[in-house]
Amino acid sequence: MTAAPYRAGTIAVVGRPNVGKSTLINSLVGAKVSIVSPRPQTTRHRLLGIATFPEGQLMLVDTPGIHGNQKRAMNRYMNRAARGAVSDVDAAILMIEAGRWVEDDALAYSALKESGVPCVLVINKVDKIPDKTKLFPFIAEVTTGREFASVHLISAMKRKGTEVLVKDLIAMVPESDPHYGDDEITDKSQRFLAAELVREQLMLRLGDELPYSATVEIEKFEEDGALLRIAAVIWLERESQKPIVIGKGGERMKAISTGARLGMERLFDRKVFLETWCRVREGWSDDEAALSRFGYSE
Ligand SMILES: Nc1nc2c(ncn2[C@@H]2O[C@H](COP(=O)(O)OP(=O)(O)OP(=O)(O)O)[C@@H](O)[C@H]2O)c(=O)[nH]1
Ligand SMILES: [Mg+2]
Repeated sequence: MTAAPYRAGTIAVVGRPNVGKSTLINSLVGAKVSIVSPRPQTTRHRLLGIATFPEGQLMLVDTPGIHGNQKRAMNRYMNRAARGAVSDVDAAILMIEAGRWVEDDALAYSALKESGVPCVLVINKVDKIPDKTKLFPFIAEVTTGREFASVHLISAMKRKGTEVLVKDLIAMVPESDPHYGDDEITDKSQRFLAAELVREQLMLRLGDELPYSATVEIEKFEEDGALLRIAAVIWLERESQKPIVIGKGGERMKAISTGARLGMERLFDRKVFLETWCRVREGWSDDEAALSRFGYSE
């Protein structure tokens, strides 16, 4: 028996905010390359998660959730990054949430259709639907009049249905040697990942609109023997936001810093010494020059 040829290629993961795109990518890669939170618009940048299997290698493009709100320059950047991700890929996943199809889903679908790449429909969070028979009319509703190469029901969080999905995706990419070594998991630098892990804590620990007013810049990233010395600045839009991030007696800032440090130690597999502090740059999220300085540019 001859073994099937190795396959390798790129798959964009597209969908409205909060459907579980980054969760799926992390689960397939086997490490947290992309931050996850219960809030929409967590992912802001395009990012490659590299998942290597015995039969093939999938380069999964994580994208910001496509959404109709184009108010701030930051939102326009995110939508551009998502839409731009579908050019030059072998296939795309449209991810939606089981039992819910809303306007932003239709927006994501039309972005994919414009690109003309084959599209797999992935219905995530099926663990939230106790009565699975309810999914059949939902699938019928979503697929009527729309074209998908295949349909998958999964729970990215519980890793259900992902094995069959991987098989299907590998069949959609060309025969090729792997593009990356099997120890490589992303195209982003450790510096970028460190900033994201601080931002993840902001998404998890700050309420309301505050996380959307924050971005993180790594000012120092140095190796010191076995230790990594990292300094992160949390940039806010207004002076009045500072005390909220810092918290009573600096408690919230301490929790943010500890959470981020633990994430870094897990991902980088070494001890980290992390310093964090807050600064203000008025209105940065709607200011093109500031966005570009903070890495929000193509
Ligand atoms: N119950 C359930 N929750 C899930 C599943 N997958 C993801 N989630 C949760 O859904 C929320 C959003 O997950 P993300 O992976 O950040 O979603 P995303 O599509 O990347 O969101 P954006 O980056 O904002 O576009 C998090 O709280 C996840 O834990 C799932 O299979 N089941
Ligand atoms: Mg995401």
